[in-house]
Amino acid sequence: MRRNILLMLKKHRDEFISGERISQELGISRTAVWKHINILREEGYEIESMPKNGYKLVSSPDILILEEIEEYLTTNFIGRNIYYFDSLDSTNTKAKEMAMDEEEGTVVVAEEQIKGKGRLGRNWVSPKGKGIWMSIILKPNMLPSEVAKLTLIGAAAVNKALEEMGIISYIKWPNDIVIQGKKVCGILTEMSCELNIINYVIMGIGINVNLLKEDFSQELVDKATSLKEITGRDLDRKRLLASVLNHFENLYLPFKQRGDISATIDISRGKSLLIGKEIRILRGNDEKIGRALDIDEQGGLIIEYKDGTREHIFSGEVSIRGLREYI
Ligand code: BTX
Repeated sequence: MRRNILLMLKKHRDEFISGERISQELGISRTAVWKHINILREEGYEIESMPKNGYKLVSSPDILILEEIEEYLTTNFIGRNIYYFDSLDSTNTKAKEMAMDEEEGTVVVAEEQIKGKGRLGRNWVSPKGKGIWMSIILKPNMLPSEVAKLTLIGAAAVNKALEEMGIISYIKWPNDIVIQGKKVCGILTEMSCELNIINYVIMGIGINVNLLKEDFSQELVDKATSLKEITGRDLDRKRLLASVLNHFENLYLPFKQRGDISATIDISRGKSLLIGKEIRILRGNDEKIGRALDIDEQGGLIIEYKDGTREHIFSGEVSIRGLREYI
């Protein structure tokens, strides 16, 4: 019921709507309307009330619930079901617990993660209310070997969403978004599969939106930044989250339906941080130095080694040669 009242207030944004009209349209008493309005106020909604005119929504809290995000969503199925948590260990871990029972496109969002995860068991700093920490549940009907490409789709979607906000970013193949040489977003793709069948894929996306320098440890401050640090202003997390989901669905659908990943590859190439640079490639204990030449049609990174041989790699840890070392 509270959701319906909120939707009515949002529909009539900037104007008063009478308590009587709300009570009639929703079939509840005016006292019940008044109680729900008070709860909405406690949740952070600023609602003006005037005895004769009724209620007017003045502002909404900065929380990533579906009711706040759906007005910006243009998707059919990605993000149409959002589970919102104030705090979680990790949205990926939660999404994995829920995945078997949930529809494709379901999203798990948390205001903070206590044990946010990076790749290979690394940590992902996720302070409260300052970032977008979310996981999308996907159930593509494809071979498990194709799943690495989903990470590229996630990165391309974030890149496009940032571009829509006037922020130019670069993709550090395969899973990081970098601005001014520092990481603002990381993607962690995990899956559950049996032989050739995917049960589900969890696409975890972490975006540093309004973090400040002091949110990062001393060690991280040279490697990580936030959109706020870059632009000097607070950014609207709701719009950005919705925009990432919108772009993700647009890029994911052709891939899911016909295996077409060309739009993503165009973005990965056009916004690549690696192409043309000398890089270090780490896979397990194996370390090699080469030059990143291009990204192929399948999303593989083409590397040329000193002896002239070339290799296409589809996953791995890469770092770029910086002034002193590889970063
Ligand atoms: P990664 O292994 O490529 O990067 C992890 C490394 O990045 C860390 O070891 C650290 O050096 C650095 N780092 C940690 N936190 C941050 C941060 N906030 N910003 C920039 N650099 C950082 C990247 O792994 C994948 C990260 C995915 C995060 C999302 S958040 C939602 C979902 N849930 C979850 O637990 N993980 C994903």
